[in-house]
Amino acid sequence: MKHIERLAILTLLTAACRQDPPPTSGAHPAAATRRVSITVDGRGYHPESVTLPAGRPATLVFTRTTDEGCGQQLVFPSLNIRRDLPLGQPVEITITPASGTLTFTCGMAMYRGSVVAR
Ligand SMILES: [Cu+2]
Repeated sequence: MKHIERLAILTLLTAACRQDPPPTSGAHPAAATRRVSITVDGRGYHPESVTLPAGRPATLVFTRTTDEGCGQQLVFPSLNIRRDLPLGQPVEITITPASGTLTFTCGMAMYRGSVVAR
């Protein structure tokens, strides 16, 4: 188990340096940090709400798919995170959510999404 976890972390670290999303082999999903893909289009976030286990690290992968609307920036107000979302480029945000609801929005707080951790 330990060995598998180390491998998974190494894979993640290596993947972080590349622009392409890492291959999802799915060989040992339980040992890897959970990854959730979220698409940002002209209407908001899809999915709009993500449920995660509290206290466990998870990587949210945001990909903006259109220049319409105002999803160019992503904000997690309570975490002081503000990131640009370049068109078509996955942006990874790794969080360890505490139990409860964590809100994320676009730069002007018109689009809203949430992470529900329990
Ligand atoms: Cu906005």
